[in-house]
Amino acid sequence: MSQPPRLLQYGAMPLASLDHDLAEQFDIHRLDRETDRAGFLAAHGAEFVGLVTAAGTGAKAELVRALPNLQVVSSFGVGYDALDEDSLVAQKVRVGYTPDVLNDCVADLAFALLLDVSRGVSAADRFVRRGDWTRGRFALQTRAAGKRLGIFGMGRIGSTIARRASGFDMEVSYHNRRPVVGSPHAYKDSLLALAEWADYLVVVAAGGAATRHLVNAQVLDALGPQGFLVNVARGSVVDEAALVQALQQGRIAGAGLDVFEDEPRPLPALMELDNVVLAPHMASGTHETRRAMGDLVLENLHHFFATGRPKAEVPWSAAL
Ligand code: 8YV
Repeated sequence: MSQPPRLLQYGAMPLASLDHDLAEQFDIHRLDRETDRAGFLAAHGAEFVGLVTAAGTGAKAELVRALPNLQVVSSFGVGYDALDEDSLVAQKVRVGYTPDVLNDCVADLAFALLLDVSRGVSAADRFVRRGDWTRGRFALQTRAAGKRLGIFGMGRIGSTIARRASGFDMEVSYHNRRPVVGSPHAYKDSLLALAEWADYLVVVAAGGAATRHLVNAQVLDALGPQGFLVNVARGSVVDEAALVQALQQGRIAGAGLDVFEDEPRPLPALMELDNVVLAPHMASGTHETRRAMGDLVLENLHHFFATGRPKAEVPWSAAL
């Protein structure tokens, strides 16, 4: 029987059974278990033909360059902003990721955050637990049904969120770099115009340099004192310091956040605000979805070793 390919795994996977499956199916070495990583890579980097990583961990140029015989990366996650495109493309490395299988769960959490921040579910839970119900009524909240939902990033997840919005009789508009051909929803040609129009601005745009801090103070002011922000994309898309100020000054009504600029450390000021719902980057974190993502991480590797291409390949890798 031929030897299984030798792969470097960079960190534990966000699904314990995947660590086990990878170790069973491939000749895996865990870089995160090395104390002298640079020394290990200098001595052994050339042995590895594949790298297994996750969206949050990524692969920096320095790591890619330390793996001169790298042919394939399999990344757990739909976001690929932490994978260094330039070095991977320069080395002609094929890159697999896990799109589509998480659309439902990310859309569900976007809606959970939207409803929570709008109706004050987490705040009400704190209110009841503190015993405040015995002393008075919970403050009136904001109706979500029938309102305007602005989606920044009408991709696979954005359109799944839009489908959920129809069940709440919400009107949907979106902003992307370009209008989506065939989309039933109205296109706004700027993020500012979308924020001005929307009652809820949901961020689902990809992370990376091109979208960094696009949701800034001006966009938040356009959303306005009755408007809510929901972010299930990347913390980098929102200027978090500007968001804190807008929330503290009542320039927006509230925020539901699954992602932060510095994870796992959201700005402490966010924790003090009752009109902010915080989640620990868990949108894809269900048994079903993480299993499906894990299966695709494995499938991408097997497909690559059988055909030379991962099953689901990031766009700049597919263009190689
Ligand atoms: C990941 C994510 O599960 O898919 C993505 O891009 O951000 C999450 O779904 C998480 O980052 C683990 O890598």
